[in-house]
Amino acid sequence: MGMKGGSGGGGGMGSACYVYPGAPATPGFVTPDVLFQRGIYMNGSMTFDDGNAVTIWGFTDLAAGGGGGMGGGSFPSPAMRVTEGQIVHTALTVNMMWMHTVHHHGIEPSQENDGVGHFSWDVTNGTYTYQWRPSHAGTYFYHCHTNTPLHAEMGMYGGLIVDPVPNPNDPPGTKRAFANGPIYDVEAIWAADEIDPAWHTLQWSAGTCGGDVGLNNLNPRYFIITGVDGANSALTNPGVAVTMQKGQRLLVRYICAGFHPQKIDFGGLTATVVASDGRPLPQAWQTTSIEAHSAERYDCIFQPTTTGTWTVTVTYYHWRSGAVLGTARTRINVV
Ligand SMILES: [Cu+2]
Repeated sequence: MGMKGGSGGGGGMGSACYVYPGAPATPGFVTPDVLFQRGIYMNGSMTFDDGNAVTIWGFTDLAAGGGGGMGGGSFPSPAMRVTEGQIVHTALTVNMMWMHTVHHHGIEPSQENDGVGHFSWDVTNGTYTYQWRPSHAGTYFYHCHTNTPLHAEMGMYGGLIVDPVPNPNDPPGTKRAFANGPIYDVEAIWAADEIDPAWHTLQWSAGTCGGDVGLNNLNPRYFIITGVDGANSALTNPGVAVTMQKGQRLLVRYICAGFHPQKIDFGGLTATVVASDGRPLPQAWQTTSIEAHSAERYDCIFQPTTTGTWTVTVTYYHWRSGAVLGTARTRINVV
């Protein structure tokens, strides 16, 4: 123990302080309705519009053939989608002597299954199966909770969508934001995040032994939406920008995935905000912009009545000074 972080590459080994290694059997294990199998990658990369790149870490989908070690993977990590009331297992396999967890943010399982390393264990050299049961439809995300500031910044997060149980009176295929909630036709998941390249050279245990590696000082240079550079690429990237028909209803699941506060401005289009943080709002709220802080989610319905293109801008503010750090942009195209 005692090896300081800050040396070595993103995939480096090395021990850490204040982590609790383990991969025990799941208490109260039952047969699940849904199983997700997640591995880890620590040698991914993201290239920005200016040609620079950083190392990215994340989760892989082992069931889909994703690697469980040094193979790269998608950023953000593969989304999980479940239905309210299902019993869900997330089997996390960590083959190397790294330590990671899965925390299903906003879900409330037992402490052993909450994936917060300091309160249970950090999975290493084995598999732990997180057992959980979502009781509220809505927008969530999952992330690693080992050395959390760094591992989240490195990209270890993915969307987590809980759908309501289908209403038997609805036509088959009807999509609702929550039980008896608004119907939508088109869906977008916008996870807005910021990247400080200096952090992306650290190793997984950096800072856990008390050394100051700068994890109190995030100076982002890139501003992204759902893993795509918001300088230009996100304006047209089909995984981020929305194209919909006039008359359709769009559900935007906006996730503040960064550490600094943000404001999302819908370019003059009016959002009806119907839910936040996995709960319906007592009263829907109409707005053309939303301010959000780290890990907040807002579910927004749009029903444009004219064709056109709206540019959506996320502005990132320094958490202490309020200074504008940068912006990311995407579009809603109504045809
Ligand atoms: Cu991790």
